[in-house]
Amino acid sequence: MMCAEIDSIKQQIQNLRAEIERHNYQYYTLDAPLIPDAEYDKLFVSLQHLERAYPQFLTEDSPTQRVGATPLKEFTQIKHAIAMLSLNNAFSDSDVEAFDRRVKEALLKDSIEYVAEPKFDGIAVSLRYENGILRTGATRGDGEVGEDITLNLKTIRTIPIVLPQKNYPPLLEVRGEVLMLKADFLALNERQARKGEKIFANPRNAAAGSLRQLDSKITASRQLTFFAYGVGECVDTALPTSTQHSVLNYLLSLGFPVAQEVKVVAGMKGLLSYYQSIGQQRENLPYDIDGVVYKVNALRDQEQLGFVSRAPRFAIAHKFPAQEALTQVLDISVQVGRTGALTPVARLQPVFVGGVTLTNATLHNLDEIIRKDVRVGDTVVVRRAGDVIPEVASVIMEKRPQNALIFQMPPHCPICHSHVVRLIDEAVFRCTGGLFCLAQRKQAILHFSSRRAMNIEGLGEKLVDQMVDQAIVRTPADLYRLGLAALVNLERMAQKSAGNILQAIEKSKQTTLARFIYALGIRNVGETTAKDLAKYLGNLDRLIAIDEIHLQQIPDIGPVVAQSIINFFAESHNREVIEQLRASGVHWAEHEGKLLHADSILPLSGKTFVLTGTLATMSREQAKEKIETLGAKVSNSVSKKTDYVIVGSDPGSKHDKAVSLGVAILNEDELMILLNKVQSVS
Ligand code: 9MJ
Repeated sequence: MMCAEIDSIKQQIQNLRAEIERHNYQYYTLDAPLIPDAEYDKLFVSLQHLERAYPQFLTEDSPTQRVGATPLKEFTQIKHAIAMLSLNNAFSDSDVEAFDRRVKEALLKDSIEYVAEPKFDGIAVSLRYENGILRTGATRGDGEVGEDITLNLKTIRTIPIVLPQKNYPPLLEVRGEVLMLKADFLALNERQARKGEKIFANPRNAAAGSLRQLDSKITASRQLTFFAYGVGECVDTALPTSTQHSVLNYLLSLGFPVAQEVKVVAGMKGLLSYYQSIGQQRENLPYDIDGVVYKVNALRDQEQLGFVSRAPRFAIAHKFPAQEALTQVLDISVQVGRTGALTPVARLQPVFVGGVTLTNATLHNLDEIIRKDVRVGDTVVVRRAGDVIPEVASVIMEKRPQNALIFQMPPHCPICHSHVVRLIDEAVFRCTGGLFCLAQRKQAILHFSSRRAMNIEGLGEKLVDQMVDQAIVRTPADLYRLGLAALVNLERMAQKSAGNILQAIEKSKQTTLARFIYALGIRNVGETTAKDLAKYLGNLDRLIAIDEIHLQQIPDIGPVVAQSIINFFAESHNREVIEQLRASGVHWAEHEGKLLHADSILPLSGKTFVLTGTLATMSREQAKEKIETLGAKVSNSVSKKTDYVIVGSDPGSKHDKAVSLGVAILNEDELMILLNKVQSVS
């Protein structure tokens, strides 16, 4: 190839790189893309092709290198040319006042101009650019020596790999913080949960875990971002020498993200109002911060103030009150929610966290207690963030006493003593006393009287709240015992409206079986299921007496719904309320029911089949019918609970799933043998 041609390819590669980096900046840093994603992808692929064809032009600074490189064996160490110091902390207004006073005294000034910045809760890093190209990137480490994480930092799209052509300095070290935006953190945890992988406790841990990876491809797959807040070593005539604020603007002009919330303020008043203002915005910021940072704005003043024992005298971090604290778990009890869900709660040695005293923290559910291994007596980290319920974040295992007690879910509801059950596929345990349990009363009564259930007009939330709070009504059966005298005592209840309510209650006595079943509020029994139950069983006593296997012969009733129904009627408290309702005159028409086999168990009752692939002698629909006639269910997906997977030709992934779960697999012939056999026995 001619020399000129080669030169032109080199030029083409360079142009593509510059263009791609320009779009990276627009997209990731400014959040203002200029071209559609597909166009960007085309540029990227063109560059990849050219670099593959002309490997002599592949350089470390190419945007194609952002996708991660060969995994490292270990990180090498990098000594910082200028130490990366940490900041002293201020925890109160008076700490800030003392700082401001020291600065004023040292500079012999009455009032100081500061730059105020949010304090990112991320990982401090240093980025070294030589002749405008990112050469090395390192963690802060101990301030003197950090780890070389260049490959990982290059995968972060908001970090420029090449500085803009205009006026890059020969050497520039940029310092800032790598972090994960809250939205990216939530999305990452969702992905991790779906894959059954590690869940990160907070965005900072997620960012740290993603950044300290020997395999930079993992870092590349995580959404990390970067904000610049200062300059370390620098050989640069263009670097402003007047103020901190002009340095930040300079970094911005070189393509580095700088926090939008940065502000120049004057004196104590300016500092504290900035602190308050950022504190108010905190929940709505896209990233986590743990305070704000104040820096003397004039660089000459910064120099004069200098450093004291590894921290600058010209800056201070004003921290928000701690959101995490250590305390001891005194007991673990359970709370019953409006839907009957039992939530374990840690009773804590009172501890002051982020401005409030915590005495309780949620443990979410039993799986979480087991995952975190929380026991009574443990010393734990409790955390509160914004409006969310305080939670136990982790256990300090070294502090576990010998007699620490393992928590067990109580077998009975602490409120109404009904049985506690855990439904298939649910994380939570539930109280089965739906109609009876005080904790579930309001919910149960509102549902009972709702339009599609018993349709008691005028019985709204405010009224039910009052009735329950004043203990006039404890269960739905009490509604039918209400008299005018009790009602007119309630707030905003005139004689006339009380009369209307009583009339509506009276009217509701005449109902249908489907409505009544729906009104009971049995978990997983919606309107359609209630209608099916009424249609197939015809009367309530049959529903109360039926077993799980027969229930599952009703179309669309699977093991989860069947179990909910059985649990509900097994609870004597619920049966008592139903009896009281019938005794009060609630009635409906009953009939024979369509479930002809309800009293006889079919040979394949309780079994579940899944069909996949094409059958030779019949359609899948016909096979389904044959199987169902013998009492089994035919489901669409394979799980551990599937009894048989029937495989025709060209089976789908259901076959693979059956193999991996060890579920019995039958071909068409074997299915026919099984069906004939059970038919002849029955
Ligand atoms: C953070 N973490 O946001 C500094 N920082 O300045 C800001 N940290 C800092 N500045 C000098 N905004 C040392 C650390």
